[in-house]
Formats: sequence, structure tokens, C-alpha cells
Amino acid sequence: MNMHINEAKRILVTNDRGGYTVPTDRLYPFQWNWDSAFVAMGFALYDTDRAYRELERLVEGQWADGMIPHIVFHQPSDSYFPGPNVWRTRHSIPTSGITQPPVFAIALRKLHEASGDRTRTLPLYEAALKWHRWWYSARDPEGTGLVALLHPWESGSDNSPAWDVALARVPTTTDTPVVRKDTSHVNADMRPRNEDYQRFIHLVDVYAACEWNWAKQWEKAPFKVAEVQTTAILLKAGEDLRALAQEFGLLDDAAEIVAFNEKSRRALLAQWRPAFSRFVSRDLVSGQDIEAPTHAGFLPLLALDLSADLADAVVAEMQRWSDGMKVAFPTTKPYVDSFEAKRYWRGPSWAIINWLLIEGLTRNSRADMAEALRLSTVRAIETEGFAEYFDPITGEGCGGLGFSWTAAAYLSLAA
Ligand code: 2M8
Repeated sequence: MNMHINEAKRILVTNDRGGYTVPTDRLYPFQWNWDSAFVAMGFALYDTDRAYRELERLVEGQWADGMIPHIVFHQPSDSYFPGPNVWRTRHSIPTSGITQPPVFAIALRKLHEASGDRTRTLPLYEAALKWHRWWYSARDPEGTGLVALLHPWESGSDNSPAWDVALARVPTTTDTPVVRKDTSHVNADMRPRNEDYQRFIHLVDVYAACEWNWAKQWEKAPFKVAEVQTTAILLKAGEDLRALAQEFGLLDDAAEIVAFNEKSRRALLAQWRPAFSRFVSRDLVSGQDIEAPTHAGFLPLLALDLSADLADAVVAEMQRWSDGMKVAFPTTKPYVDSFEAKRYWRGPSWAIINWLLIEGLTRNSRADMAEALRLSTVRAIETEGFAEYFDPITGEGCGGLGFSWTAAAYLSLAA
């Protein structure tokens, strides 16, 4: 058997903390939302019971309003900032107060197909539907079809150049002292800057003062971005949720989900910009398009069946970004001013983003590019190990090591 597969499985065992998986030891000592969804897809390939546990443990953190938080603090740890005392959410199990990309239902459908276990899928399906309803009410109260993020951490791409303009408006003052822990685990040059952290925590202070009431937050938010990557993931997850509703004979649910999906499909298509050959998000505070060239502009491939013309344009642009890169796919267009090859979400390649892009390329019948990206990802991991992410120019593994979502992506992509 491929020894890397054994190693990937060993990492998932090492990062197990009792039915849930931490992203990596010390740097991220809790359960993260979209990390767990990717991990569950990895487990679904060989241990469906453990995959269900991953999602069940995440749902323990779900709020009464339907939100599934971005971090569930199952057990205390002092190796991460900001912890529960900064979030001040007063949930029975301590959680953060913001969310993360809704990969959950994509994982649930794959898991259900692998197990056929309706009894175990159904409560998770209900949790996912509550969460999708939350997205469409709390994060799109005007019914545009594009869902909004109120914090860069909600995107999963924390310090992406996509947020530079919108985040610059957020003050650097905080009521909470910023006591970073990440830079004691990982080189500071690979992490967001101090100024970013001050703004991240300013936002947490504003929302804590709203007592985490979503309507108040919507009104007060100094950062509000209607985002194409999150909407694309929500739409793909919505398609999977609808398939489950249909299979379970829940026809009212299915009709409700179809309406969500149609609205988002139309809205996403309207964000296509031919001049850039990609989709763009919208800054809801300024009303402007976000033109920063990041990978998010290609993520709608995951959820849309593009016309041949559009797909050709997307693939040609993706190819331009990939040319000369040792490891595709760069999260910022190489060599623009904001591009930094090692700084977290400002350029590096991430196995989970590649995984989503590969699914999107396959859906849109672009098998050659999908295969090239798959091979590039698998080779990077086999050469450098299960790093958090990769420098696209040198191929070097960066950030945390023994990373759970890189292991899960490998299990799926190397198979
Ligand atoms: C990173 O984000 C956390 C905050 O959520 C952090 O830097 O402290 C991001 O890469 C995010 O996408 C990921 O879910 C998380 C855990 O892997 O780390």
C-alpha cells in the first residue's frame, strides 16, 4: 500500500481529540468548522462511523438560530488566541461567534452515499438545513442570493488580498488585548500581520457588544462582503442537501432548498466579469466590486455549469496563473503587488482549495486541468509532507505540519 496513505491516516489518528480532529497540534487545538467537513470526507473513504462522529461533534456547537460556529472549544487550551474569553458568546459549549464556509452538507452527502445510514444522516441533514436557512436570513437579509461575511475569518482565507480595501476601514483599536500565540508556533513571515490581528479583534469586540445578535451585527458591521467563494460552496452544498431531501421524501424541504439554490445560481452568474475572466465579490459597505485577483474568483466552477465560452475563459485564466508555478493553484495571482509566496492566504497553494477546484473543473468537463492540478497537489504532499500549505513557486511546505485537511485531501486525491 502507498505509504503516504498510511501516513495520512496516522495524522488523522494523532489529531483526534475524542471523535473530532484538530487541524494540527498546538497551533489549532480546537475543532474548526470547514476543516472538520474536509476531514469527514477523508474518513468517509474508509471509516464512515468516524466520519459521522466528526460531523456530530461539530453540530454540538450549533446555535439555536442555526449558525454552526467556526470554532468549537470542546476542551480548554492556552496555545491559541483568541480563546472563549475573547469571544464571550455564552453558548453552553464554548464556541466562537462567527461561522466558516459551509462545506458540511457536501461532506454529509458523500458520507451518506458511502454508508447508506439514513438514521445517522437524518439529524445531520436537519442541522445542515437549519444552517442554510441561517445563511439566507442572517447573511442575505435582502434576498440577493449572495451571502455576506462579517469577518475575514469567516472566509477561511483570513488575510487574503481580497479583504485589503474593506479591512483597511476597520479601526486597529481594540478593547481586548491582542496576545498572539500563532507566531510562537510558526514563523511570523508566514502569518497575518499584527495590524490584521488588531482589526480582526476589533470586529470581535463590535459583535460581542451586539451580544452576537445577527440582526444587530448586520446593522453595525464595519466589514460586510457579499462573497463568491462562500456562495459557491453554499450552492454546491445546497445541491447536495436537496438530493438528500429528495431521497428522504422531504418534498417541502426540497422545494425550499431549490428556491435558495436558484437565487444563488442567478446571483453568482451576475458576478462574472469578462474583463478579468473570473467572478468577483462585492464590498457591501462601499458598494464596489472587489477586484483583487484571488483564487475565490474561480470557485464558482464548483457550483455552476458554465457555458463553453465562460469555461474556456476561466480555464485559460487559471492556466496563466499556473504557468511557471511548481505547485498550483496560487491563491493570489502570481507577482501582482499583493502576492506573497509564503504568507498564508496571500499566494500559497492549499490542498483543500485545489480539491474544490478539481471538483469544479471536473463538473465543467475540464478533465485535463483537473488531472494536472490533482497530480501537482499529490506530488507536493509526497515531496514535502502534510504541510498546512505550499509555496507555489518553490513547492516548499509551509505553516503547521501534520495537518489534518492536507491528509484528508491526500486520501481523496491520491485514491
Ligand atoms: C486559519 O484560520 C484561523 C482562524 O479561523 C487562524 O489563523 O487562527 C485558516 O487557514 C482557516 O481557513 C482554517 O480553518 C483554520 C484552521 O485550519 O486556520
